[in-house]
Amino acid sequence: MLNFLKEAAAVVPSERQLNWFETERYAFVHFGVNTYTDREWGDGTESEEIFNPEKLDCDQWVEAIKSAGLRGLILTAKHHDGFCLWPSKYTEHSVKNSPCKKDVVKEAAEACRRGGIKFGFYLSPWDRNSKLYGTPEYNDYFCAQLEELLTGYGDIFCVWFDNACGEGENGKKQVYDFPRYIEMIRKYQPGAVIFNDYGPDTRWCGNEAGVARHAEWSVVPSELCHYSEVQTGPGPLADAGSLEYMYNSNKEIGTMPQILYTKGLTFTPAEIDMSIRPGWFWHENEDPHSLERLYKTYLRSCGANTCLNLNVPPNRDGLIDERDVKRLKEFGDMIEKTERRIPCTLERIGGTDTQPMYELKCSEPVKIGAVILEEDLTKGQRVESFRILLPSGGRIDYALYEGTCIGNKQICPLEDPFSIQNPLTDWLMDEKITGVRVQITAARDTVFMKDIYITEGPECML
Ligand code: FUL
Repeated sequence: MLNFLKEAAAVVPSERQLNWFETERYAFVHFGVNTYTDREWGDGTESEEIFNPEKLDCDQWVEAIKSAGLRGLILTAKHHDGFCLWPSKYTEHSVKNSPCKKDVVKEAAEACRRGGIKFGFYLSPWDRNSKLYGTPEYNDYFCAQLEELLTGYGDIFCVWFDNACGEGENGKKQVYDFPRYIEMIRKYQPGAVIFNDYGPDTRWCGNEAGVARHAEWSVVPSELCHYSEVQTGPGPLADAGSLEYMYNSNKEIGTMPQILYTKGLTFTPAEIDMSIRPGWFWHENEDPHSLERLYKTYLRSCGANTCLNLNVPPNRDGLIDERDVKRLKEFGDMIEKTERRIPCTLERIGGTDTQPMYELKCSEPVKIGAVILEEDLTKGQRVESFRILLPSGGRIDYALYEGTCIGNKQICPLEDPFSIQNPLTDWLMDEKITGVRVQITAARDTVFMKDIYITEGPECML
């Protein structure tokens, strides 16, 4: 059992996954014929004539995205309707036959470069326009388009594959050749992370509401991510059957009871994708979500061992709606405040290799908004549970916060009344304090923390 835990602790990310964690938050941009038909899923029969963003300005997108502290942009180069935002050689159903004529993928990629953020694309395997869909030749068509996107637009940080309609439609069931797609991406863009429900690099968190599980591990059973690299040999009960039952609906992923019965383990972290509005595409009568909703999403994604992919859809003019521009800026300001560090010292004050205790001390009393914990993932994800304590001066410290796994980053907002499990802390936290302790209560192997720090956090708004 102990050996198995040590094996799990040694499962490590690739360089590209580490870079992706570093990017941490980026924008999804859903744009296409649906923007003009007021629909979420086009059926592939839309006329190219309707795509007409007369004021298209991708620099305006990038500016709005950057004001929210987002560090990349993933554009829907082709959604389920099959309409291509670039002039693909392999179809007539694209911008080249629209009044717009511009290569929107190029416009967006270049605006990202100018603005200093990363660029990636979404390419829907499900294509309701292509006559080839449902035949083996469709994979050739898909790869030809993939190659255009991988070779014509500079560095790509993420290729996002959508699994909608996996079961097929109107009797047309396409067998997607994912191993071939993956091989091509690795050849042309080895630094790009590939998002797909089943790996290889990142996986879906199972909802579009913006919430990671309370234990969202990056080390997960290989049964769930069969395109990812399996890093351990067979687990202790290798023939225990499929673990697919836990896919997406489980409240925890990667916790001990789950990995115990796996055949192997992979490092496949989750991404949280959510739209700033109810729909993925722009609709005139929709408003952006409240700042509070977005902020909670940030805490429960970037602050819960996942990355945030926040969708911001351009309108029919080809611009980010002013309502969203305003909300993005407010959101960015709150993130900035949450990350503003309060100077303090950090010291390991005792415990064991798997249960270390740390102390953070300030030179004068301060109001602490959040404690942020980061594991050194180059050594693997190891921490199973932790507590944040308020030193009492006596034998027992007060627990201000109790958490499960840590991973890339856990943001623990001390002012969130819902996270404070000890009613005593209500009055304790009214006071300014001179520090906190962090106790790791269980880990799979020796703990390696990358950083532990305290920040101002936002004003209590949750
Ligand atoms: C889903 C799609 O069906 C939605 O339209 C959207 O693109 C979302 C990000 O993924 O599977």
